[in-house]
Amino acid sequence: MNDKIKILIDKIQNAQSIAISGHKNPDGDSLCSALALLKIIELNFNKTATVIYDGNVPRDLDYIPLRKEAIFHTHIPEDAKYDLYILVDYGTRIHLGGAEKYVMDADYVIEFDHHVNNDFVGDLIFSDSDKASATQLIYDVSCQAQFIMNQDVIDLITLGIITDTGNFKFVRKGDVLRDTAQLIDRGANIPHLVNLLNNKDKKTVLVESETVSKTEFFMRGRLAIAMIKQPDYKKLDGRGELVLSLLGQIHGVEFVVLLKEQKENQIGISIRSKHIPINHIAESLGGGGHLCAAGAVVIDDLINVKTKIINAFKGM
Ligand SMILES: [Mn+2]
Repeated sequence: MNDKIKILIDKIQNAQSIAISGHKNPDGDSLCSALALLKIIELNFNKTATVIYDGNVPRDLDYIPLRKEAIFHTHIPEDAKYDLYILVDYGTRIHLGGAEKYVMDADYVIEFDHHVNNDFVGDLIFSDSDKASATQLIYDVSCQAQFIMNQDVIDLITLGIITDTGNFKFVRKGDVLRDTAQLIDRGANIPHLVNLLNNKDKKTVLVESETVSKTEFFMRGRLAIAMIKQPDYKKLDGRGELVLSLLGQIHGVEFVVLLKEQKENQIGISIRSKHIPINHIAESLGGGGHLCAAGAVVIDDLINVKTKIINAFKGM
């Protein structure tokens, strides 16, 4: 067993209080990573941990195992202090949201992430941007550590892989499929888990499809920019994955950008690319993510942000 795993086990063993968080506005991987670890800690160390989140949990995650164990950050006592804080799938510090103050107050921080990051928060870091999901990284470490995993853990790990690979469409490395094969052998039922996620509100899907129908195209059709204004943003649930996925299906579209007016003068940006890395564009706007799937939040109005985006893509 490698040294990092020994430290991981030692830190969990000796912690009196443990909290776990992923990024704000959890997606499937972030929430499933946190809940899987919660259960792993319970099964292997006979300890409870607190899963703390900020933002909105999309409705499609309502029926994932242990969903009710995730606690909104304002329901945590102001003066709560944790010996051990475990961060999963968080990206960078700014994405911690309401959990940040508890993370900074913790005695020791461990992180499991597959985002590209040069500014780690943790003291002990499990980071691998080759992993398809943070749950896959947690699974690999848990196998090395020979942790016991029950059906909930297996399902949560698989759900993280399913959601972060867009139902396996974004798989780049064979090991994610080898791991998934193991997970299936250990009881993960892929059709059942995929259906568990088909749980969106009707209004969400209708707003997403309306947004798609108003998309503007630039660079002779290679860049698609869709926009959601504030009243409709409230009906959106999650990142607008349907918008991103539908626009990406269009012949000739190389880049898809979704601009979401979260508040007046606060624009959430999601950028997707079929082949060419775009994470530098997200980074130049103060965000980050993966090579071909990244995002940012910008304080500006919708029209200015759209112009900035069009300029940023010039020459690509
Ligand atoms: Mn992830």
